Amino acid sequence: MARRIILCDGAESARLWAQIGAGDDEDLTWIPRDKESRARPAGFHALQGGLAPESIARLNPKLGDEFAVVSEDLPFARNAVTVISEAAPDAPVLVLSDKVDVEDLPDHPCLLRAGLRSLIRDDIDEEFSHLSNLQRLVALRTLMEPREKLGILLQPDPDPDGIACGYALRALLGRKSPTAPMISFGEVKRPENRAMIKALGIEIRTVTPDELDEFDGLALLDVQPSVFGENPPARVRSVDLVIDHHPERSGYDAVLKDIRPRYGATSTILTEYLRAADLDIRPKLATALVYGIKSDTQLLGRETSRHDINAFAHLHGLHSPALLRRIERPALPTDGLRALGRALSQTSVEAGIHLLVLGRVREDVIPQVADLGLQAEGAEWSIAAGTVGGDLVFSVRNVGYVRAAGDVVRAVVEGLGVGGGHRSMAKGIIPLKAFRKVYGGATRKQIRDALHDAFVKAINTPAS
Ligand SMILES: [Mn+2]
Repeated sequence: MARRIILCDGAESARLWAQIGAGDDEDLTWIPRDKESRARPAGFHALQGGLAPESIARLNPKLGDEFAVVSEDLPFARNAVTVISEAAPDAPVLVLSDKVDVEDLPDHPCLLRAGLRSLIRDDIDEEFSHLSNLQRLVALRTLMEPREKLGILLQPDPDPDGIACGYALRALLGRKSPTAPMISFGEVKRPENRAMIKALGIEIRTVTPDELDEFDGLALLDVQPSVFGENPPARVRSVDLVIDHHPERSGYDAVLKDIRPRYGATSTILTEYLRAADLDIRPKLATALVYGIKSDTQLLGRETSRHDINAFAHLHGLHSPALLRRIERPALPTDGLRALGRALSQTSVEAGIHLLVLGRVREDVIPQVADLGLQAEGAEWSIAAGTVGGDLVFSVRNVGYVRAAGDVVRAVVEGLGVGGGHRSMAKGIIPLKAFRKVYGGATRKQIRDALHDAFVKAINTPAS
């Protein structure tokens, strides 16, 4: 079995190591410092002959053995690295020191440095942060326990972050929808969000401000009352709980507040609660939270903190990839596929732009076709357009290093409709009425030509 050969500089570092506990495969040696008492730290043997190549050779290092040097003293650490590489040139070396810089150590083909005390310190800090999350959760549970009916209020047209948080809060409180329903002043509209609640089997009730009277507890997640207009209903200006990652707003009271503007998603805060409580995170809940974090941070790109990345990594091991796929790629209806087939049969990529006009389709088909369109050879931009109700709806994707998709869509819809988005994804809506007024009609060919010209112009206009 490969060994770890530990060389500790003096009794203090040896005792620290002994207190942490040695592994079965560790060979513990120490080199007493000058004038130091030679009392042997538990489990250690002194390196016979001091720090010299022959002493290391007597340890009989074999292929696969690894060395650690524990020292806060630069001359000792330098010397140790030199001596080890003379006696065992192929052995990797880990220098554990908070004071020694890796640049000051001799060149070595396989050497790493880490701070021993700061490593332990980081772990302790992490445990304290679990503890403060647990403390918030204890207060939250104490407050909510006696409430018979808790309303979990999300923003109007709830998004994945808010929905995942509502789901997580229920798990934290051990409640189900009858005693803790998710509610909103506006229904879930976006097709991808509808796909999420359908896949997770979640219900979100649309309520009027008057209907809030039936709840004896109110929790706002991923939202603060100012979102409900300049004069929010009285009932939401005094609530029990607010957990949010948007900048803190004034004009309301909450018994408990946990607002962390540096976080990329409120789902991250709820994930920290779940971890602090050491609750079993079921695959469905993990999937909801993964999707909440992903969609609020543009897949850990925009406004992401290390907290979001830690939470995401933890959840990733627990989520259901199949369920996530179903949320992100809702099933395409056959008539949508036929519309795609017709559009693809006459497709072309011109000047990096791949435009697919689908005709009348279900709205959630459009973003999926836009994703697909970007895979065409030579495509830097993919635009999928379709008619939904009385609107022309289009989704835009790009390869990321070109003009921001959101800016381009805003330029295209200017004066005609609404639109916006981010660097590489955007969406626009133009009422067919407005489209006809400008272009005289709305056949598929007219839509194709008009959108193509508008996009060429917008993409090639430098950002102002
Ligand atoms: Mn959010």
